[in-house]
Amino acid sequence: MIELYGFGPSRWVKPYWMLRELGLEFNEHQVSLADLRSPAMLAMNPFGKTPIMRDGDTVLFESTAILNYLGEKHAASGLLPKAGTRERALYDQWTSFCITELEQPLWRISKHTWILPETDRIPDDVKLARREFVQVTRALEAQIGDLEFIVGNRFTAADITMAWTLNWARHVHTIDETPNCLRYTKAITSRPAFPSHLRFSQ
Ligand SMILES: N[C@@H](CCC(=O)N[C@@H](CS)C(=O)NCC(=O)O)C(=O)O
Repeated sequence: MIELYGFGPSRWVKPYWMLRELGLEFNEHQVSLADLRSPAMLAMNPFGKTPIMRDGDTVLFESTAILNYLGEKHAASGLLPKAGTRERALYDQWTSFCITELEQPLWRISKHTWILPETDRIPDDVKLARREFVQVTRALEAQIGDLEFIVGNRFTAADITMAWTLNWARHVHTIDETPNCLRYTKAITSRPAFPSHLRFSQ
């Protein structure tokens, strides 16, 4: 049985959503921040973060690596486009974009508004991160246009990463000024495999 470890409405949702799309059985373990520092958890992820997935002897951290592992292992699902195809190159492009360009201002906004102890927060970085997020989503808006899916004409794990990240943005900032991004996010997160309690009212 696959074991998935995570906490709260955080990045563990990506593998959770993927496992549900794949229709796989798994045990979900909600852990606390303190648990992440326990020797048992540090043995699985020495960096003290979630998500972590155990599948038999394979223990993985990093949400994107987990999505790719599951997609590769269940290739017939088509959730991970086949290596060497144009779709796979676009999958890699959009996934990298999400975890480096789109996610990092959101992470900074989150850290400096509620995650870090108040004395460590830098309000000016929140301002800067908000500006960077607006810039990047303005450009993304034209790329999304009226697309149903971000890669090709079918749902892939790139939609999990993109829609999860844009949905996070709805919690800590807004994407209301980018109607294509908003429409896309609402549509993708309305899939039954997405946890309904994290959905904004549509
Ligand atoms: N790049 C990692 C980020 C992992 C990460 O930062 N996880 C957060 C939750 S979303 C965490 O475990 N934070 C605990 C901490 O920083 O103490 C991934 O995508 O899995």
